[in-house]
Amino acid sequence: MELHGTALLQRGQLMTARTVATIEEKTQRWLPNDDASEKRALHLQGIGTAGKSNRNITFITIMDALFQTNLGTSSLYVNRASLPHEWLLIENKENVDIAKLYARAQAAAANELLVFLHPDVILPDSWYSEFMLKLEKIETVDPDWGVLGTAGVPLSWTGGKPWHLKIASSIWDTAMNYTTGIDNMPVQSLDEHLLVLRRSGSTRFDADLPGFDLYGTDIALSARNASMQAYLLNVPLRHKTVDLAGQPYDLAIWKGKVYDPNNLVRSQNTIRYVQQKWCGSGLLPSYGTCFDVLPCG
Ligand SMILES: [Mn+2]
Repeated sequence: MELHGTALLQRGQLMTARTVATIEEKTQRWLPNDDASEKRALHLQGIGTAGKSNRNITFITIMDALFQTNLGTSSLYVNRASLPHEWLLIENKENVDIAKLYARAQAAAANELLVFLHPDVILPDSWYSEFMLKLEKIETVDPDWGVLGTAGVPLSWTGGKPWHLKIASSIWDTAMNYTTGIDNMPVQSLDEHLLVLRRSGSTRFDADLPGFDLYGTDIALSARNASMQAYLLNVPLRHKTVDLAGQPYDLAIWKGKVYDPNNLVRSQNTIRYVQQKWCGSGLLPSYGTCFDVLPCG
C-alpha cells in the first residue's frame, strides 16, 4: 500500500519512502500538512481567476548534484512546508532508465497533476500562477490533453521549415532566451526538462524505453497514438543556466556532454528503440528538440 498518510509527516522534515513499495527505496517523499485554505490563499495571490486554479501538484525529479544550486532554490521547493504540493525526489545512482523511474513515480504519486522536471531547472516565483492560467487555457479547448511540456517542436514543423522556428518555448537556457512559444500550441515532441501528465487518464511513460533521452518524444507519440494531443505549456523557467558552483552554466560543457561518445551511443540506441516502436504508426518523422526520429527503412 502506498503511503499517503500526511499525519506521519512532520513539517520541515524529509522522509525516506521505505513504505512506498512501488518506487525506489532511495526516493524521498515530501507531503505537506493538509490545512490547505491559508496556503491556497497565499498561493493564489496574483491570479485573477478562481475555480480550478488551486490544484495540488506532485513534482517528480531525479536528484543529481545540480539540484542544490537549481531546482532546490525554487520558491516552490524552498517553501514546500507551507504549500500543498508533494515532492518525489528520486536518487538514481544505479543509472536506471529514466522512463522506468518516471513510470513508477506516475503510479506512486499522491496528486492527480504531475510535473516531471530536471534538477537543473529553476522555477521562477510566478511559475505556479502562470502554470495554472495556461493549464486552464489549454483545458478550455481540450480537457483531455495527453501531455504538456515547456519546450517542444510544433506539430507543423518539418525539415524544410526555418531552423529558428523548430523549438517553441519561452524559457531561458544556456544558449538563449526563447521567444517562440505560443499558448496552446500543438507539438510533435517535447523537451525532457519539464513534462506534465495526469496520474490517471492521460498518457503513461514506457518503462521499457532505454536510456536518458527522448522520453519527451516517446510520450508525445504515445499521446497522439491514443488520439490525444501534446501541447506546449507556454510558461517561462530557467533550464541549465546555473552550474554546480552557482555560476552561469558553460555552454561548452553542455555541448561536450551531448557530443560525448558514450552519450551518443546511448542516445542512438534510444532513437532506434523509438523508431522501431512507432514504425507502423504513421506518426513518424517526429522532429525533436535534440534528436529527430525518422521513418523506418
Ligand atoms: Mn536538464
